[in-house]
Amino acid sequence: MALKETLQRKIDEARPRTKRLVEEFGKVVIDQVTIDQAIGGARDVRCLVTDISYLDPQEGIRFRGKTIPETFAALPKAPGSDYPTVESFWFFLLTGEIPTQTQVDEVLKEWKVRQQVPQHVFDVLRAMPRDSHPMAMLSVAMLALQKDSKFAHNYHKVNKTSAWEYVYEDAYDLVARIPVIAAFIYNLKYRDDKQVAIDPSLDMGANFARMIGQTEQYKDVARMYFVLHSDHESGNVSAHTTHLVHSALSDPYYSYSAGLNGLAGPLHGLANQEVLDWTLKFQEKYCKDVEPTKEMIRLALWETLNAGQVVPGYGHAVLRKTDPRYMAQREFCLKTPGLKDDPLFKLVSLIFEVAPGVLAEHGKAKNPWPNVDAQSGVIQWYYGVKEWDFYTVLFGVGRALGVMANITWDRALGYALERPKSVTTDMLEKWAHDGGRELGAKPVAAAAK
Ligand code: CMX
Repeated sequence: MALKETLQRKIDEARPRTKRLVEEFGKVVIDQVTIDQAIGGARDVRCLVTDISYLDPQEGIRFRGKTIPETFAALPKAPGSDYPTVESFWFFLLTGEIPTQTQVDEVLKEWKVRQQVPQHVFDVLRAMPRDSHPMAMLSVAMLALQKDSKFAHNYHKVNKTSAWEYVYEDAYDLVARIPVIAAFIYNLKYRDDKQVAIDPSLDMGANFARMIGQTEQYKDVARMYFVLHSDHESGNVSAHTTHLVHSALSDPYYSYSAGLNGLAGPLHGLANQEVLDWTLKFQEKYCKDVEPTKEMIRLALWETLNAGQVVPGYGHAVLRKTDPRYMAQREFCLKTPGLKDDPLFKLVSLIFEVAPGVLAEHGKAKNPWPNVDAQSGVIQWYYGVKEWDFYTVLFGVGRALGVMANITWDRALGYALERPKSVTTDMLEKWAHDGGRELGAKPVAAAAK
């Protein structure tokens, strides 16, 4: 069964479950909110729903119920590779089913039709100052695509049952086009605008590698990288922003442009460029002529912390152990001849031995362990993608898969406009004084009258 038909069947199965939860169990309490959660970024408040991935603080991410190794093992592989194609992963994320080779072949075929990027998008990018950050370019490219949004064009024709079909159309177009746009930005900014045409015989990862002038081996790097960065449940800034903006029925292009703007923050996706920046500055300052030592790293980490800065690539809002996405990339390095002996990889491994202890001693970060961003840049650097301000764009290409699958399901299940309630500081102070808000109580201002 082709992707859309499989998805339709899954949606038909899921809709009665959501309807029943709302109609029969809508008032069942699943969480409560404290003052520090209201002020502190809603950490750990359970008020988002997704079946696409789940992040356990100890275990890490599961895509559709599968850990990273299980996901890689289960999906059909790219020809001659140990890694699955991104296309097969897209089928899996959307439907929760492992596609057969025939189903993967269908997606591969459709992807090639959808990946054509209209010329005006390239024109817009060429008109931007060349020193624009590549994330700003990627976000602008999403907005340039918006004029052809099938969801926006059909909005007045759809109802709550059929709306998802146009989100699906846009989402599919967007995930197929975004690697081509990313490659264009790379070539525009760093390779004198020497552009490389799409090779329609290749899968997404392989084609991306070719378009940015990379080696055979980088094809697997791209496949692995895009899958690992795809989804991390719904609460992270890029996923949540995309979901929030789409909840106003803004189309997928508007929604993902907004999501990318969140990904571009140094506490989120931009941390991967920050890691490279930190590590290279460390090399420059401490080990020009000598091998790095743990003591040097300790000193440099404390310098960063004492300057009131965060150590990039470490810590997480949900995870409480080393990020399995970090480990998957580390294992890739360890099994790749050349890479495992690369000085930068060795340095990053040494930082991994020292930083958790320093962060624990510092005593602030709830999680002193590395996240995905601590390892990803090293691999890119090794293969010659040394322009580290591009690294968050790579994250953005991968993240598109997760958030586009999510908003397709948002529409399929008719999720509502997102609109949490705010309170004032006066209210918080009164509830603090009273020992908590009496549920069902009138707002403070009204009660005082
Ligand atoms: N270095 C120094 N201080 C850190 C820290 C780090 N790596 N991680 C957390 N802290 C500090 C926080 O800044 C916070 O300090 P204040 O109380 O002064 O505000 C305190 O420890 C508690 O923070 P937390 O509850 O442990 O972490 P948060 O949920 O608030 O933030 C994150 C999570 C990722 C933003 C934070 O760990 C961080 O800034 N890490 C470095 C940047 C980074 O690697 N981001 C990428 C995350 C993955 C991704 O999204 O791509």
